[in-house]
Amino acid sequence: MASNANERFRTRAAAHGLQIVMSEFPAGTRTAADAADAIGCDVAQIVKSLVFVADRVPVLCLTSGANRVDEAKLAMALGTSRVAKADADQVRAATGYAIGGTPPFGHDTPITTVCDRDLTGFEEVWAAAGTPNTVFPLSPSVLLAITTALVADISA
Ligand code: 5CA
Repeated sequence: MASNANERFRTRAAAHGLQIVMSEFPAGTRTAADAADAIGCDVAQIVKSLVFVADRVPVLCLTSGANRVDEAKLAMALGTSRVAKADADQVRAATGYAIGGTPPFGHDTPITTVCDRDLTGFEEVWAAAGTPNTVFPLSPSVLLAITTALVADISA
């Protein structure tokens, strides 16, 4: 059964003109590897929605499931001196969603977003839909249109 977080995300995506087709996996899609196993796709097609804090301001980093974020490259892309990974409370406060379920858009407040260039090479990618056991597919072009993300090479 869909949770409040799923319905909140679905409503916000619809406001961007996107009808979400959600897949629920009871075994969980908390990590990129879990999600790729459940979906049966390449882990590189999973969108990790990672929150960092840059000069006290939260930023969202959409990262390919195959990659690790290079914090120095992310700081350079943002034009800040340094970035640090947000903790669970900071993720919840910045987005309104829990770690493992954070979607790439549809947050409580707008958040500056950077997108890993490697995600843009796929026809389809999959991201969390608000909870750690739901995901949805979309094209990278729609992902970029909705998030207005800055595309950069941010992987280690
Ligand atoms: N649902 C999956 C695939 S769509 C997902 O949300 N993956 S994720 O990568 O975006 O979110 C999990 C990430 O949260 C982990 O890769 C890890 O970087 C981060 N994380 C997990 N636990 C913590 C924690 N206690 N504090 C901060 N970050 C954490």
